[in-house]
Amino acid sequence: MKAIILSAGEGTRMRPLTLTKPKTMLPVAGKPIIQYNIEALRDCGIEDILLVVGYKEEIVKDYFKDGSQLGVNISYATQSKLEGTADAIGYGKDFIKDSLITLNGDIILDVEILSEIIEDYEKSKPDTLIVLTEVEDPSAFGVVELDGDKIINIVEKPKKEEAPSNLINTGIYIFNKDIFDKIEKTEISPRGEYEITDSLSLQIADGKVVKGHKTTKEWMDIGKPWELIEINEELLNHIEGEIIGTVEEGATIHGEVFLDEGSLIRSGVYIEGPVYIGKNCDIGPNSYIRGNSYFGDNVHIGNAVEIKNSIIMENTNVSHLSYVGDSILGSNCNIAAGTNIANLRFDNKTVKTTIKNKRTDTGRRKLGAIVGDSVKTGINSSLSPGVKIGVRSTIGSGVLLYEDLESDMRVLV
Ligand code: TTP
Repeated sequence: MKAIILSAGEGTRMRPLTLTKPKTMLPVAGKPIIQYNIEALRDCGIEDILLVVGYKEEIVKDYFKDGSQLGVNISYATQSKLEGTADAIGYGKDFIKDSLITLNGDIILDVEILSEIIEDYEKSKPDTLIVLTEVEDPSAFGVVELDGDKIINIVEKPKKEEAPSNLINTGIYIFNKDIFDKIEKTEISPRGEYEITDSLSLQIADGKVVKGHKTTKEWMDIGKPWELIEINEELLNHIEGEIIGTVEEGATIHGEVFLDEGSLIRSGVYIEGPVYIGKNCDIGPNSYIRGNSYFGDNVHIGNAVEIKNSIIMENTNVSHLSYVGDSILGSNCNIAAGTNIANLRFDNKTVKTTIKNKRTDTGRRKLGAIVGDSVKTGINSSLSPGVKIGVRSTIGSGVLLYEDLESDMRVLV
């Protein structure tokens, strides 16, 4: 069995973080999203992996190269136009040997789900195996109708009361070669894409065996910025602490803390794990690093800074007397002294943010800011809960930013 991972998307809901990186390369708990799946496939004995790339593909290729560092063989196919999942999976036609496991690059799966479905496929040898999961409201998903474990119909985004079941398609498949015949016959959908669910409907109509495999294990789908915070939190809860860098006398470490080589924790720093700190970071003195925080390589945190439940990407500085809570800071940012990111509304209501021009309730009572790469804040600036700042923008000293800022902008008063 070989594998294909779809990673060509633009990740528009994840902007501004995806203005400079593909979504699948955003880091969580120490590595890019897609690396979790590559390693899980490898741990299930799958060595040949095709990455379908497109948007900012050079970042993926430069990072993984031929995969040998991870013990796998990675090859690449460029999907130059995002023409849909069937089009993307179609690149597997000349790559497949007997069967092909297909994953979206923006989910994180654990090894257990993978080994469970591979075992089921090998035992029952259907033409296609689709992984299903049960949800309370299936109306935003592809919902399946089953006869035993055979899928007899897939309905896209039905009204809740008209849904044939509560079982939804997770987008994880194992195919044999028949799917490529159906992909070739798939017509463009009303939303202008070649959709793999249409190819699956052609398989069902052709009497092929499309088996549903219901899983109760967790799979995580990452589309919106706060989901990155949530997945980071979930993954950090499974890390094992290890101190490779240096901890000065007078620093306190509780819980699981991973400190990579070349990093320094200065005196007076108080860390409550789980916390993951990359290479060559410099933390403190006297800072408070709270649980579920992840720092990429070369992050500098100054004196008396408090960080909580946040992702801080590589080469970013947070200067003295700042507070960063429930937030994501991109790479190469400079957060000046006394910058405060609010993460809780006065009225205690859930935080809203804007996704593709639409106000969206995040469902989170606590959410700070989502900050793109290379942003600078001035001293004593304040950011309101849920604001997003585009890449390379500057917030002047003392500014209270209460709405989103586009990229390459300056707010001085
Ligand atoms: P989506 O979630 O539909 O797209 P996206 O990741 O670009 O995000 P957004 O909706 O925020 O713009 O795609 C699911 C996965 O499939 C994702 O990993 C990208 C990948 N994909 C391709 O590789 N090629 C395609 O043509 C499409 C539609 C998706």
